[in-house]
Amino acid sequence: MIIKAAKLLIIPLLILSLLPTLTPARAQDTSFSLRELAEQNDLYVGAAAWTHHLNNASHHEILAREFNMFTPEHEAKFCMLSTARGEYDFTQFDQLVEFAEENDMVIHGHTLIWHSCSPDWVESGDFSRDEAIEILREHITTVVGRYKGRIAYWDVVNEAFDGARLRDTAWLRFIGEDYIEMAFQFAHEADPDAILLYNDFGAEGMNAKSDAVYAMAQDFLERDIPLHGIGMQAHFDVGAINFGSVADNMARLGELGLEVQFTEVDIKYLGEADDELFRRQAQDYYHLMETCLDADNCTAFVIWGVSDKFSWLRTVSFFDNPTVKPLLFDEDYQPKPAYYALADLLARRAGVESPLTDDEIAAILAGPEAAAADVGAPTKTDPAQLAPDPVPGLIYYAPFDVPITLDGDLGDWENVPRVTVDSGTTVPDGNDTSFEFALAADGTHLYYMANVTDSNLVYGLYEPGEWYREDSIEFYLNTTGDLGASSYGSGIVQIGIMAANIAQPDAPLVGGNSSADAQLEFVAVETDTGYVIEAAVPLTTGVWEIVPEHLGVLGFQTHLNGTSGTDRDTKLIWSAADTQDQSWNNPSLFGQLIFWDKAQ
Ligand code: 9MR
Repeated sequence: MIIKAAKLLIIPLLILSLLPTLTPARAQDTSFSLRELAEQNDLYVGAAAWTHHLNNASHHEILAREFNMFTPEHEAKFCMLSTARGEYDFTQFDQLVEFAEENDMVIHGHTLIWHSCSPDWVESGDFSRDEAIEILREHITTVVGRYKGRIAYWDVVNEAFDGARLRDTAWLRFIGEDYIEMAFQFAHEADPDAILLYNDFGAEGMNAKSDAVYAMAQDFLERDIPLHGIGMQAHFDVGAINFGSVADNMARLGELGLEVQFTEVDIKYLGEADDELFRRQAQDYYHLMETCLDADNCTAFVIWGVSDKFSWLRTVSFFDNPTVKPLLFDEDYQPKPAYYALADLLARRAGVESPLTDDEIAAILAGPEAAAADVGAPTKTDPAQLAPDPVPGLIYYAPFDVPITLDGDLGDWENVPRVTVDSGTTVPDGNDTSFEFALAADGTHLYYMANVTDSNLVYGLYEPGEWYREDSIEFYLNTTGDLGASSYGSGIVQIGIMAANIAQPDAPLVGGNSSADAQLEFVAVETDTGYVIEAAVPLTTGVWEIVPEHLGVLGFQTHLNGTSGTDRDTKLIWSAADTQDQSWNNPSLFGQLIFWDKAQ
């Protein structure tokens, strides 16, 4: 562990803790700062805060030391400034601007127009189009004009899209679709030097929403509407970020000549965090920063808070995790692995000494593949077994040549290794549901078997489009050879098979990402203890050619969904890497299926 000489004295004295090498937590090392390292990469690294956070000495000190951009988290919004038309209270906003200026931070104004924070007098008003345009102009002119020359960036309009359509907001109703371009024009008139952004969530990667934002941007630029960049909020989940897709979106916006910024970064997760979760969170922060550094047009990486203790995510009802730790500093203002991962990347890119050793950053960036490589030689505890013992949550050795008949009779699976799965992301108290699975191959097919123990079969509630909300089994294959692939593409499938097939053998109920590519055949039969699924996928299809060779590898995952009522209340997961139920989104969380020649 490297501890560099401290340049500054931090009060209170920080306690050095000896922690596992994977998570290089240590007392704050003040010989470097994110902001210095970011400056060497021509980047703004920012954080959002409220005025009351500044009363906390550690919060105040870390904000000033580590960040060169500042975003008012809430107190610059219309609903916070104005209680009646023409009446404004800038006390808090002024305080934040002064704090940022005192500490030489570039200010990212957030936000002029946001449906979620329009004053009541706007929301409940009954304005003609002209009156509403006048109100829009007055507001933007007042706020942008007040801080002219002091606020470099403005999120002019925030979250105007709901999916690929314009959100139904008071402004849309009063004015029509052109309220957005008017907002940009008014902001530009009030401060011609300010850089004006459109900001949204869920439009970071390539998808229908980002297509709609892109189309709007393209249209604005063609018509000389003063739009200068796109803010990508980046409220993400651990293990669920498709970095390639975000990079593609940044690149196409760059081709339009637009700047992009990550404006509200946090990376959350379900349940309790442990060292492994913080490692994966750090890995995600690292790759997100890498995505920004690799994009010529990405100018800022702003984090939505400083200490986990004050994250907005702890307070929102839609996300049920009041102790979530999505930021760079923990509740005691100690830097987390994510902080060091960002510092390491920025330092190495700038060609200066990193605060982490090569081994420390390698440990943070090691993925499930590296963990799997470390499991030791395959062993057979039972000599009659046709393949070695499975490695829990990491590897399943699938024997071949083992012909299987799809008939619900498990006799032909004798001596094929079985794995029991009884844990996952949602396990009710007193859970009695579990499943055993096994796989094997012959010259034509790969076979999958699930033997489910469930005393209360519930099916027939949902259509196949929502197959995962009732009793069902899923298995996943990545046949591409790229086990690190973090998004679905040709050769990667999720196959969901509903227990409801028990009752209708002639009309298959199957769902999942690209499941049609698997050309699945299967049977589902009820048993005394639950149900059995036996399934087969061809080794050769239009999209893949699987050749079972001794020690050949596929990505593989399997889940169980269960309900005892009207919606899923059980989620069992095999792969150890998938701690957040994200395999549907990110195939790098699968484990491995390794073929084993039974003659060995
Ligand atoms: O983090 C902000 C929180 O403190 C406020 O209470 C909340 C009000 O709705 O707004 C939060 O910030 C939001 C941001 O302005 C826009 N993107 C989503 C953020 C989280 O809701």
